[in-house]
Amino acid sequence: MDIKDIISQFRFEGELKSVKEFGSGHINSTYIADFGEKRYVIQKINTSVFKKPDELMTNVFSVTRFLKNLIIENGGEPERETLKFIRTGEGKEYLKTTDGECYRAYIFVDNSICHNSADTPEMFKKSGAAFGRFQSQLGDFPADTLFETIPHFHDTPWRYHNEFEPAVMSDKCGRAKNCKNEIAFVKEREGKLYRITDALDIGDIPLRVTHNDTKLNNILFDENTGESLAVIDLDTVMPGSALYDFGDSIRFGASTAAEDEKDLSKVEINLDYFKAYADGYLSEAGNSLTDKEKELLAYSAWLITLECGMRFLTDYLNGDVYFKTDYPEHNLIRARNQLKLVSDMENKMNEMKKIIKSI
Ligand code: ADP
Ligand code: GN1
Ligand code: MG
Repeated sequence: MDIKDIISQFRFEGELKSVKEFGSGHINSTYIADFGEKRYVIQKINTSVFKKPDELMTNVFSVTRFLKNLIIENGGEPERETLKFIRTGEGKEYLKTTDGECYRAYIFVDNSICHNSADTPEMFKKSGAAFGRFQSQLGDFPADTLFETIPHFHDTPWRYHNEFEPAVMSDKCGRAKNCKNEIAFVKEREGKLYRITDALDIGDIPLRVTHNDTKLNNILFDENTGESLAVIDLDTVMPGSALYDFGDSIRFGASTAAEDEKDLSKVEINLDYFKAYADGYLSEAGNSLTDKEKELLAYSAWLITLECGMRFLTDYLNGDVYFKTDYPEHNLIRARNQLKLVSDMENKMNEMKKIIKSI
């Protein structure tokens, strides 16, 4: 179905002037529709990744409703500080077309900007504070009302045994020969994947409502003031560990290079950025974290980076069926990049732990 036909089925104000594709996400497809007075974001939900769009949309509507009330209580601006979803003409939370495609829509926050990399440690510190605040804001959210949109999302051991190993074993695209070293690298670290899931299992660390996809580009910043405005991309808000959120932010934002940089000599963990993020995050979420969580912060950055590298490698082996790719080796490049970052974190692990202690 044509995107303009999709747009005509939502309750937007005014007349459509233009629509264009937008953003650099790996899963959904995002469009910006310009209605003159207002702009809207329309997203096609990737239903092979999010298999139950009803549950997904129930989650995002209830999380944004909860945040809206909190923002109003604090005298803020709910339409700028969280997402405001728009219902379809029929009053539904999302649109399902006759051929089964699913679309949802929300208000584009004017004068906002997303960053794929942080220009300064200060900017990255603000993103840490934003994700820390987001987690504290959802501290009283009734976690048992949330659906698990992607089961086992950051269950690294589960991903290792149920996705990575089978992909290596079946090698259905004959690509394993191209990545023997990368496969071996992941396998050598299998024994070290269990610290967070084990701690959750025995109640050593708490299950919290977390974001689970805390890339820097999932925060809107105010273009004029440079302050953080809103945490977006709420599809994976689920019960999880605070460590997943901390780790994923470091993986993406404290690297000296983009996630798909080919020149591995450019890929390192920047400890100034690591410190800046930890400062920001702990200033907002620190009081609620347990000692055990704090002890595992540096490890979580290592684990989530390894997990992400393993996921890219798995997708490469499976023939690029999960993440969007721009060229045939894209997932392999991403995997190598993430594994290089893992190696660098291993070299700097003592310093990373020292930084956390000093805060
Ligand atoms: P994906 O799942 O593809 O990462 P996101 O929800 O993160 O999708 O949106 C992709 C990009 O679209 C964001 O990084 C941001 O640049 C832009 N964007 C999304 N929502 C808004 C919004 N409400 N206002 C302004 N820009 C937005
Ligand atoms: C995907 O959709 P996006 O680009 O924000 C992925 C994350 C990965 C990330 C790697 C639902 O996030 O888990 O960490 O790519 N999201 C999903 O860049 O799998
Ligand atoms: Mg995103």
